[in-house]
Amino acid sequence: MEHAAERLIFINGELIPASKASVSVFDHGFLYGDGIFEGIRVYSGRVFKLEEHLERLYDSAKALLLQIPYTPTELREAVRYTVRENGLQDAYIRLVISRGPGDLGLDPTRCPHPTVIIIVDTIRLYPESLYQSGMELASVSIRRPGTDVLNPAVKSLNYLNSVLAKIEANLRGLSEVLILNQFGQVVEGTGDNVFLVKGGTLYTPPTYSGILNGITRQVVLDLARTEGILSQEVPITLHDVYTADECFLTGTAAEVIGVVSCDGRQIGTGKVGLVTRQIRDAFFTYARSEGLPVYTEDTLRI
Ligand code: PXG
Repeated sequence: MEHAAERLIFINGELIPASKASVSVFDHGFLYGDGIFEGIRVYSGRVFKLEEHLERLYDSAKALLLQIPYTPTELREAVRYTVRENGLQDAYIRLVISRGPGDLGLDPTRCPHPTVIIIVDTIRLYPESLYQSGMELASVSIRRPGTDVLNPAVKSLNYLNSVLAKIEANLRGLSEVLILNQFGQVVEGTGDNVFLVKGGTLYTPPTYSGILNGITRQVVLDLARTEGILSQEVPITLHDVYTADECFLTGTAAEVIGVVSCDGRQIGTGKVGLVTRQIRDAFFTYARSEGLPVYTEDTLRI
């Protein structure tokens, strides 16, 4: 039997075989969830929306006063280099910047060297059958923190809020759930943004309601415009979800996935809707034709 080649992980400028790749137990990313990350896709040998992901990463870093030890250009080349050295055409990239090793106090100023990690692997969040049949969702009891508590716009390493929501999903035998903010508005899933379709118009919660400003969400809003579909960024309630014609989730890992029920209420026909299919098709056509090539241009080595 042929062995699958071992993945190579970029750690602080070096490529390390996955089985030997490790970080310090004193890294504050581990001790306190102090750090940030991005999940990025490679479609057909091209990194999808890399500039947008890097921009969000540097914004998250700014919010945490975390100094990324590379320029955006260097990091972009490091990402391309790591993908290329792993030889994958379709892949998932996990870019992680943690506060780095420090002492046992939480003071980040004791961590002079942030840790930079780039993992390239494959990902399948949900089984293919779920994309055909559509997902069943429920709303959960845990709330997303407000923008004044821990702004969900920061893609930090502290995902306990989503982990707790996922535990609620697991306890109910569901793959994903809808999370509300402290005002009872529906904001997002554990790792995806939410869209409704009603009367042919798309609705999605605005960034000010406290969400991660999803790259896929923005791609869908842009594609909707080119497809001639109206869209509105407005707060949505569970009532809006129950009475929508269609519902779908978007995310780098989930891509575009239809939702057919929530809290036992059938949404629309109870099947993945036509607008959802149209957006999903447009998304894949776009994703396969777009992005920064990994293999065709020479990359700068760090
Ligand atoms: N909201 C949250 C809380 C997220 O974590 C999204 C929305 C969608 O954003 P993008 O930019 O990806 O369209 C995310 C992204 C996973 C996983 O394993 C989840 C994400 C990213 C990578 C992996 O569930 N979430």
